[in-house]
Amino acid sequence: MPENGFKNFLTNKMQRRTFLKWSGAISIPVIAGGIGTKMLIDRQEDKKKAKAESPEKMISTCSINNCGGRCVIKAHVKDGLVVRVSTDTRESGDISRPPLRACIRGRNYRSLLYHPDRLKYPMKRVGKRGEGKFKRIPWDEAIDIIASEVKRIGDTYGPESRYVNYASGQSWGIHGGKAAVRKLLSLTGGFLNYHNDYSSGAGNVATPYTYGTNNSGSSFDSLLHSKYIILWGQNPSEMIFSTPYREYLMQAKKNGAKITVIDPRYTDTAIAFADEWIPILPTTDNALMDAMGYVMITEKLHDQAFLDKYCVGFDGDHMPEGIPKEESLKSYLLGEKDGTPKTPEWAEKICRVSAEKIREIARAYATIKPAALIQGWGPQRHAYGEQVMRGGAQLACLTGNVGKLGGWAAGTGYWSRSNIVFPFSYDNPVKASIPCFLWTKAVEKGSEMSGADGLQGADKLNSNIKLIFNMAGNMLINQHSDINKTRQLLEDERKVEFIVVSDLFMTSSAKYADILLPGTTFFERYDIGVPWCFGDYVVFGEKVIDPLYECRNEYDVFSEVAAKLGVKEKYTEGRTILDLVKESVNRTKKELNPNFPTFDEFSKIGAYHFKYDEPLVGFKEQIDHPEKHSFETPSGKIELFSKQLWDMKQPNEIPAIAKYIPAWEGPSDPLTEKYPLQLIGWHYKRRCHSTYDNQPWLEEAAKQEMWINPTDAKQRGIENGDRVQVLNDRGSLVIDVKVTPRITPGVVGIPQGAWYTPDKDGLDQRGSLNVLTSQRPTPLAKANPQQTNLVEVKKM
Ligand SMILES: Nc1nc2c(c(=O)[nH]1)N[C@H]1C(S)=C(S)[C@@H](COP(=O)(O)OP(=O)(O)OC[C@H]3O[C@@H](n4cnc5c(=O)[nH]c(N)nc54)[C@H](O)[C@@H]3O)O[C@H]1N2
Ligand SMILES: Nc1nc2c(c(=O)[nH]1)N[C@H]1C(S)=C(S)[C@@H](COP(=O)(O)OP(=O)(O)OC[C@H]3O[C@@H](n4cnc5c(=O)[nH]c(N)nc54)[C@H](O)[C@@H]3O)O[C@H]1N2
Ligand code: SF4
Ligand SMILES: [Mo]
Repeated sequence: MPENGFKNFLTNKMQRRTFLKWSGAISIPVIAGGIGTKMLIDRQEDKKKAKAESPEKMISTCSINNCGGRCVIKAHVKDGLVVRVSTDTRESGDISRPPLRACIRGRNYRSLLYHPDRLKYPMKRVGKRGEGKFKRIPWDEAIDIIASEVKRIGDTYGPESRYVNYASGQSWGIHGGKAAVRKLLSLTGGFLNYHNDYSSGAGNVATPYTYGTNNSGSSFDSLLHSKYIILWGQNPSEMIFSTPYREYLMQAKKNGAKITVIDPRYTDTAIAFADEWIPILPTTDNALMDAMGYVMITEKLHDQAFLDKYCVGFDGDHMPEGIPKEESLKSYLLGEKDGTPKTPEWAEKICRVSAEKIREIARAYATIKPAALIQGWGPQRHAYGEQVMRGGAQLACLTGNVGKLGGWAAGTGYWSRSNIVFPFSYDNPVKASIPCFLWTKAVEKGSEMSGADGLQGADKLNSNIKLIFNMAGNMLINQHSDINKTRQLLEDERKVEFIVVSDLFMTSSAKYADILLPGTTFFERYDIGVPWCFGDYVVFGEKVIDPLYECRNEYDVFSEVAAKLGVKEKYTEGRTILDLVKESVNRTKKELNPNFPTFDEFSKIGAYHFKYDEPLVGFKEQIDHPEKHSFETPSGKIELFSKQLWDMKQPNEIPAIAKYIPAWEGPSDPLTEKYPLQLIGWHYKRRCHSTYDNQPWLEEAAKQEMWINPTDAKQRGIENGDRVQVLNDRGSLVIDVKVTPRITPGVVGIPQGAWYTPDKDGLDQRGSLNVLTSQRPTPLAKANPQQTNLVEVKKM
């Protein structure tokens, strides 16, 4: 949070007043073309006249941040100012065109737009890196510096030294900061790529070993056919995956589907939807999964015909050539090789779900058909996250719920059947690519990285990372693991020599910029909003007002950098952002979907729903017509046993079948003697990651606080509302506590995304949990284990 963000905002109450004050404080010529500002000043001069002349107008637009939804945002504009924001008011009912209604963050968008702490002009660092001291500079100077550093660092260290960091603040539109920089770098020699993501990083790599793809989900309208739904570590009441998902869940419930939630926390979803909440210790899901499999097999509830026909590796008769029979899944579950049958009693000691309950849900899932086991990604953002995603898929196969309407194949769960054309493309001449989570390693010792670190596209790198663009992301500091370690790395100016950040606010990452660019909000530019999985609709992003202050769109800024470097024509191809949006619409209509609206129609209707006769069911073709459609795995079947994983010869951390592996910093790690509590995070309703953390209305709606069970609180003399210190060997933070039975004993939960706010001793004051998380990657995917942490909690 900016030092005075909340205070400022609360004491000044009226944003317009604050905004006016600020506008008056600067000299007018620097307000580059800001209609909003200009109108405001007019208004100051002659309020009455302006009022009479300009009635309120409603403009429909769309926000483009990285929650999985996209919503209709109606900006009510008067005198060039957004005076109110409303949203899609259509009633539920037409389930093929569900309302695209904004969540609480969306109701706050006007406060985001006019927040007094908006970055207002380009700035250059003047203090030490990270200190947060900046001086205002003109745009020309910022563009000159960026162009010359891009060139200098490219010439000195080669293109692989230039990196565009993972940043999701502007994802899911058709342009944006990352794409703007990537194209510029592609046209001037290239840049080091990254692959994978922070969201479902372990699952993205693991699920394809089972199914050949991550598209293991079905469209949400398929849930209307489910009789039983297990939400395994998924919390759609709070975590937006797709705006209409909850409409479908609600309808499924009305249709009589039984819903079970498996989560260490009694989540908002459990409250709103669940017939049953099954609390579990973090990192132990695979023990529960193994025992459910054991129950199904020993009680003969499993779908043997499905397993025989579609899968490799269930039993000794269906193993890949040359693999001993006792390596099968069935043999593992029955304990034939290791002498440990994976009984419910065995699992109970590990995961704390009672043996009786394990039998109950195993029986329910195996017998109530069709049943959808949908996996959230919280359980895979863990030390051995790969196992969880393959483990869920394994259960879906044991019960024969794959490829069936109302079933679900589990695993990562992507799907997509709608699409639009993205006309802003680039071709990076550099092919080398690192796992996104290992960027700090690539800063420290990139040139020593190899395939064992997940490096792809090259055997080695020619340079460490020397230049970072961080466009609309808080990953430099806040969202990456182990903030204290990252801080040290970035503070050393000999390592990364130049950092550019574009953001709306002075975030913790923005403080590490050498050049800091003031970005625009979605109100200030054209775009098209695409929901995750292309979720059956797209929303038109109308430009509502001109950019405020000196804020600029990244596309426009990097067109100018391109001009300095002599590649402007190739960069823009003569197109403005509006041209890009029009091209996307026109080409989508022409090349992909003749029913797609024209640009004029699209801007009028605001949102377009793709139309389908029936729900999309993951793997339906492979199940209905296996002779024509095989799975994209080496064997063409579902690989419960993966020969590829077997050949890696690391059975303890990368087994060929999914199984429970006790996690480092899990409940059985000896480190629990020093740090006895498991700390997890979750994606909070009042933020999109760190975005909106500085919004006081949202803080009122859902404050930053840590959940702790009454048993653990009592042992430490902690009461509801107390301020506590949370610590481990990597760092510490202070936060208020909520003492609640809504979290499993032995576990504490801090909503992820709070802005890192250290005091002078480096103690975080805001509850930014990445001071406590680890940079050790998961073994196979090299993904972020940000939910696996042991800590102790002390009353302050
Ligand atoms: N401990 C822990 N850490 C996590 C996670 C976790 O579960 N636990 N989750 C991980 C996941 S899944 C993800 S996706 C990442 C997300 O991490 P990030 O990708 O860094 O996402 P945000 O924190 O939302 O940062 C987005 C930034 O963009 C800015 N911004 C928003 N809109 C605009 C715009 O239009 N223009 C410009 N220029 N800037 C804009 C916002 O102010 C904000 O600072 O975090 C990861 N980190
Ligand atoms: N409101 C809101 N919505 C968002 C986002 C946001 O920041 N805010 N971010 C978006 C993004 S980029 C992403 S990637 C998704 C994230 O989607 P998810 O990763 O699915 O969301 P999380 O809240 O991190 O985790 C889901 C649940 O997993 C539980 N959990 C944690 N560890 C374990 C475990 O070991 N076992 C089990 N069974 N459960 C566990 C948590 O308590 C939580 O309720 O959300 C998207 N939607
Ligand atoms: S944050 Fe996501 S769900 Fe909320 S209004 Fe914006 S796009 Fe919609
Ligand atoms: Mo994410």
